[in-house]
This record gives sequence, structure tokens and C-alpha cells, in this order.
Amino acid sequence: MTNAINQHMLSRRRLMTGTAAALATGAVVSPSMLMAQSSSPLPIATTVSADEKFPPGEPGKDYTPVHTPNGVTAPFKVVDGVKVFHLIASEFEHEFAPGLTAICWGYDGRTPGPTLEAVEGDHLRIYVTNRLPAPTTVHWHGILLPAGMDGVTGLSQAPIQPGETFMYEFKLNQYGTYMYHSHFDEMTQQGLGMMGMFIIHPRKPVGPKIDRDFAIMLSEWAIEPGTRRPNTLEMTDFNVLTMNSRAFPGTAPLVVQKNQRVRIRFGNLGAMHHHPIHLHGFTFRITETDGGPVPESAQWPGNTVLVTVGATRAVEFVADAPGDWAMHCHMTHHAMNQMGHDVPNMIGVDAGGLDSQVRSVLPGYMTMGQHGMGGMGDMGMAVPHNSLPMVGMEGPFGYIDMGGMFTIVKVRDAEVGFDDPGWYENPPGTVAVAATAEALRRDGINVDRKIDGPRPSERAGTPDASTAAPTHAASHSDGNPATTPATAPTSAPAAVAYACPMHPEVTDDEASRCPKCGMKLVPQE
Ligand SMILES: [Cu+2]
Repeated sequence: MTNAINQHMLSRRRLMTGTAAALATGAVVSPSMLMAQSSSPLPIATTVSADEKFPPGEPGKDYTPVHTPNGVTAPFKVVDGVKVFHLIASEFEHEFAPGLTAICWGYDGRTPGPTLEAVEGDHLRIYVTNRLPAPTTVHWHGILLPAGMDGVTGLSQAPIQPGETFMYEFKLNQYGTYMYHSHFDEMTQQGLGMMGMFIIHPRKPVGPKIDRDFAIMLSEWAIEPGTRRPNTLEMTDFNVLTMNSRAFPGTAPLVVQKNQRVRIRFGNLGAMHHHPIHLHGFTFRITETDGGPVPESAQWPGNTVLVTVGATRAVEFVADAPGDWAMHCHMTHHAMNQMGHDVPNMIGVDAGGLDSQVRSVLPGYMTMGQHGMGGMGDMGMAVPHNSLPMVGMEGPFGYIDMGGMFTIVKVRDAEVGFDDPGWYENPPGTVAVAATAEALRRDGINVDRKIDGPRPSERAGTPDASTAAPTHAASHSDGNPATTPATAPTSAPAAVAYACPMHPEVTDDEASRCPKCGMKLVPQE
């Protein structure tokens, strides 16, 4: 009892001093003992004492460097045993995905800024030059350092005025996954992209060797189609959800060789939203919080990890299953781009008659989303200047209906680098396909099996429009024979197989694209 209380009352400094004293008296102290001593009961992850001196950690020798998909690692130089970094805060044009750019703020001309990477025990000096039109500061999020280096404007330091360069200096007495971000007018400056990952490797190896170590910063943006800058005043309806400030299909895949041990570190510096990141194909263990490593006995197995605002999490797994595996935020609106927002809900509505009437005053009008948003990105429809298509990209089996905070973990049998190896070739017989009549017969599957429950039309107040279940393609054409001639007098003859849903006069005998609007021609009944 007394002992437990004493332990809890021990300050971090006193604990460290005690460790150093043990070393000084020649007591045999193994790294694992130090680890156990310093990680319990206080949440600080160390493998060595705070007073020990080390040469600056070297990439490749003292640690396996982290890979930041779509990002870079900050360069540094060593001056008299001190690792010296220099970050320049500035404004620049950033591409979120092909078709969408905005004027953002960040470090060294990018968002997220370069990943800072160092080793426990390193002594750092970080210069920050402000080329923004506004003051700024940098907060080293989660790093244990002197209060005056903590970067909170007004509280810990004066703001860095435009044109000024400030110097931060501190020693790293911990390891783990951390972040850095502006702490001046945070809502604006973080909303414009001023954030980055800060990775500290343990001085002495901890746990199984990691073969692939990825760092991903999660953020959310409000960029109205056609505008030039993110709207930092938005509180709820973020329409561009990103991993390392890129939205799918602009996100680089995480490329891994089969059986490699993979760590993925997530940080969340979005304004308002938590992100449950879901990995397909593997069960990972949550091995790190922003307090450092989780003891093995307490590591949660899972396939979704909730990364709350302001927090970091790391997960680890052995990539024992080759394939192309999705990894995305499971807040479904976060795996869509802007076109999934702010449109009226038309699910289940037969808009055939409505469309033809509206087209008489608005040529080319077409109601969207009668069967949801699936395939919308595939229609090749014109989108407002500087905005993303609805969602997705062309995949190996058709269109991938995802966007925003979505990427792909690509596990290959062959040796791979970090570059996209292309799509996975699934072994024969391992891809879901349409059931054959033979298989249906063998397993006694009756596709016409009656299912219980009232049909939608039998419920009070529900129109019968949607029960005919037209095909997806047909739903976007004007299927109403009574109105088609009136609005589309040059409509294609019945023999023509494909027509543009917006320009019925454009027809072809194959599924080409409309030269007027770029949409895919759809089969005609
Ligand atoms: Cu999310």
C-alpha cells in the first residue's frame, strides 16, 4: 500500500534520477528492467535513462525509417552532437487528388509538413521560419519538454511574426508516435494544413522488428467546389477527408511484401471528427497510444482503431495474406468526397417524369441518386471547376465507389519497394463471381425464394414507383415512353443499343462516352 502510493507520487524526474543512480552504483540494470520501471506506473516510454548521453541516432542504423505515403521525411544535419531541423511555414498550392487543388498552409511547402523523425535521447534544435502573412508558433504535440518550448502562443512564447525565425531546443526523453502543429489561431492554421507527424524511435529495440513502418495524418477540410481555399470556419460538413492531406483516389497505396511485419501510425489533427480506421484482411493489435507502447498483455486485437481528435495510435500486424486490401475511415461520409454531401435524398424516387419536365426548361437536367450514389463517379459527368468527381476510381473489376479517407494496402508475394505495384492478380478461383446455374442447382439455391415482410408499396404512404427495380443503367435514362417523345424528338431508334442519359440524341452501338458531356452511354431497353 505504502509502496504503491510512493510509486504514484514519484515524479518522472525522480524516477529518472533513481534509474541513473542505479546505473551509477554499478547495479545491473537491463533495458527491459528500465522499460518496466519507467513505463509503470507512469505513462512514459523509455528504454534508457534521461541522463544518458548518446550520439545522434542514425537512420538505417539506429532505426528503420518511417515511410510517409504522399509525404516526405524532414532532412536534418548534426551540429556538435545536436540534430538540427529547419521548418519553413508558408502558403502554397496543394493537390488533394487529381482535379482538386487549394491554397493551403504548411511546412516546407507541403501539408502535412515533413515527418520529423529522431531517436530517444537525441538533442534537437528546430528552427521555424515564418513566411506566412500571419503570426504562428509550433506546438510539439505529446513531446515532454520544458514549458517554454511547448509552443502555445501567449502562454509559452511570443508569436513568431511574419519574417521571423524562432529556435526550439529540447532533448527527447521518450519514444513513440507524436505530432506537431500550429498553436496560433489553431482553427485557421490547422484548418489550412499546418500539421505534421513527429516520430521518436526507441534508443534500444523494443518488440519484434518492424519491416514496414508507415505514418498517416488524418484530417478534414471544407472546400466548396470552385473555391480556392479551405473554409476554416466550417464546423460540421467537411467534404474532403484526407490521409496525409490526400483524398482517394489521390492516396498512395501502402506497399508491403508478404509476411512483413507492418506498423501503421495514425495521427488525427482534424478539427472536429474522430476517425475509426478500418483495415480489411488482417487482425492487427493496437500497440501504441499517444502515451507510447501498450504492454503486450494489454494490446487490443482489432480491425478498426478509433483515432480521436488530437490523438495518435499505432497498429501492427503480419501481412500474411497477399492481395489489395482496403483501409479507410468507417464513418461512411468520410469515405466519400464532396459530391456525397448536400444533395437532396432521391433514393427510391422515380424521377423519370420529373426529369423530362425539368429538361424542358433546363436542358440536360437529370435527377441523381435514385438508387444511392453507387456508380456516380463512373458516369464521367462534368463536375464544377476544381472539384473531385463524386467518388472513386476505375479498379480491376469496375469502378471503386470510395473516396476521401480511403487507401489500399497492397501485399505482394514478390519483393516490392514503396511504388504502386499495380492491381493484385487474384489466384484463379478466389474471386467472387456470378453464380452458375450448376452451382445453384448443386446447393439447392432458389433465387426466386419468397421472403417475408411487406413490400414497400404495401406500406402506408409509400408510392409504388420504386418497386419495379429497374437496372441501374436504365434508371438514369428517361424510361417513361409517354414523355420521351415530347422532350427528345430526336430520340434514338429502338435498334440502337446505347444512348447518353443527358443527350438522348447521342447514340452508339457500344458503351462509349458522350462527346457533349462525357457521360457513359447507357444501354437502351
Ligand atoms: Cu472519419
